[in-house]
Amino acid sequence: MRVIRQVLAAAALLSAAVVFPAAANAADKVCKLAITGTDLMQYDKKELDVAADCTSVELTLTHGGKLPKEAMGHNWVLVNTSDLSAVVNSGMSAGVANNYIDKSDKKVLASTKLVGGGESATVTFPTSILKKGGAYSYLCTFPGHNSAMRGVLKFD
Ligand SMILES: [Cu+2]
Repeated sequence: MRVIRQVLAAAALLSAAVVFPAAANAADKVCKLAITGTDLMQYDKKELDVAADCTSVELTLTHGGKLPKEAMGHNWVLVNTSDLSAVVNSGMSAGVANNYIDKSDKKVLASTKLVGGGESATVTFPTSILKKGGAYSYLCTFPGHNSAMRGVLKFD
């Protein structure tokens, strides 16, 4: 009896191991987004769209310029639009050593590190943090950049 139970338990574990990853793969859809920052303090995109069936987003920020991050660094920070100014301020206080992002600030929904010319950084976040049909703001929190470097991310 004990042997049978162990065999059954082993069989249950085995089928669970086989079934669950397959089910997860079928449901998961990672959607890749790319955006570039320049030496002229601009993003190349003013709007990013995330399709309704994406379960997570993998966003890559590339600095297409040549200037170092201390002079013309860029990051990509996702916020509720109403929190934009607050996140700019908390980022400023955090300083360059922290990529101008206050990691304890719950208003930061997702963020990349700060990159300089020729560098890139990627952030992955689940779309479960977004509302369907919602529009969010993204910005660069390097001091003085957000007025020029901001855009809208829409989750369809
Ligand atoms: Cu910037």
